[in-house]
Amino acid sequence: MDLDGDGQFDDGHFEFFRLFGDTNGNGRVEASDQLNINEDINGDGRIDTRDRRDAKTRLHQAVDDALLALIDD
Ligand SMILES: [Ca+2]
Ligand SMILES: [Ca+2]
Ligand SMILES: [Ca+2]
Repeated sequence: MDLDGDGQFDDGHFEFFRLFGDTNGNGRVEASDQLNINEDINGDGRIDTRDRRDAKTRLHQAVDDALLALIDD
């Protein structure tokens, strides 16, 4: 991927932080995460029901356990 826009491919890496809606960062989007939504997780500048709704659409998504072990936070 050309990360600096000079037309040449560059080596790079991206850090994965957590799944959208995984408010407690345990690698799974669960019903209990819905209780913790007090931040603007969809990035629209407001903390409202849309954040909960958007997180709810990700319910039951999970990071593979082997991958989760590699994530530092
Ligand atoms: Ca480049
Ligand atoms: Ca979670
Ligand atoms: Ca929001």
